[in-house]
Amino acid sequence: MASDVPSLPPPKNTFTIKIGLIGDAQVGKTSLMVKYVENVFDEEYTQTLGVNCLSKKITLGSADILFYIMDLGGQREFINMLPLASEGAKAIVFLFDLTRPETLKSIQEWHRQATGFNERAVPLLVGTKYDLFVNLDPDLQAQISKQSMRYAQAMDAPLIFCSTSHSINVQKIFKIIIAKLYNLTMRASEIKQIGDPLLIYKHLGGTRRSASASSSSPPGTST
Ligand SMILES: Nc1nc2c(ncn2[C@@H]2O[C@H](COP(=O)(O)OP(=O)(O)OP(=O)(O)O)[C@@H](O)[C@H]2O)c(=O)[nH]1
Ligand SMILES: [Mg+2]
Repeated sequence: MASDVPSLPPPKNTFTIKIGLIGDAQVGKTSLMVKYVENVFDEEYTQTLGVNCLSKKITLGSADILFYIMDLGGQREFINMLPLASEGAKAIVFLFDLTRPETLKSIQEWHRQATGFNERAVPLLVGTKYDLFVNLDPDLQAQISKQSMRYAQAMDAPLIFCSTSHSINVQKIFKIIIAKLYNLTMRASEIKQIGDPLLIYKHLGGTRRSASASSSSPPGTST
């Protein structure tokens, strides 16, 4: 009798992934977040005072993933808010400016402090402003690339060079996060050639933390 009544689609499972964005002032944290969530890039700099937060929902197979992105202002005065961005995060993205090597050096300290609040989060190391980096002297490019590879190894973190202004590797950052959290295979090829926008993720960032997410894996999905 009720056979003509269309049945409602089954409710989707929603998986919430909190992500912290951390790194020195002006490396491009807010720009990356706004680009990913709203697909907008602003050349003008507006300093983040404290913590910014945006969310974005994507569908993956039969599940919804809700990214909850916390962006911490990089000025040292906001360091007391580091727990807001790192506690409970499933992934922490450490960003540095590819044209300012001192911002890579700072990652050591950001990583040490953030790990103190959350040692289970998957770390990612992201070099920003690749569009400007390509104009640097090739020797300097090589030096910065090799140094960032060493940092990525030491942190056991996938390494991604991106340009928010030119939309290079922005989406990939978030795909890698999902792949690492849910042990999914990613199709994107790695990029390891010095001078190219590096994308090195296959053997990094997957070891000690997968157990925290495996209990809530979206079924039958791939990125
Ligand atoms: N050329 C270029 N400029 C960028 C890129 N990403 C960000 N910028 C610029 O870099 C400046 C700083 O970017 P923000 O995103 O505000 O930096 P932030 O890390 O959030 O800085 P704080 O809020 O102070 O921590 C802005 O003028 C951006 O337009 C990029 O990929 N390429
Ligand atoms: Mg900011």
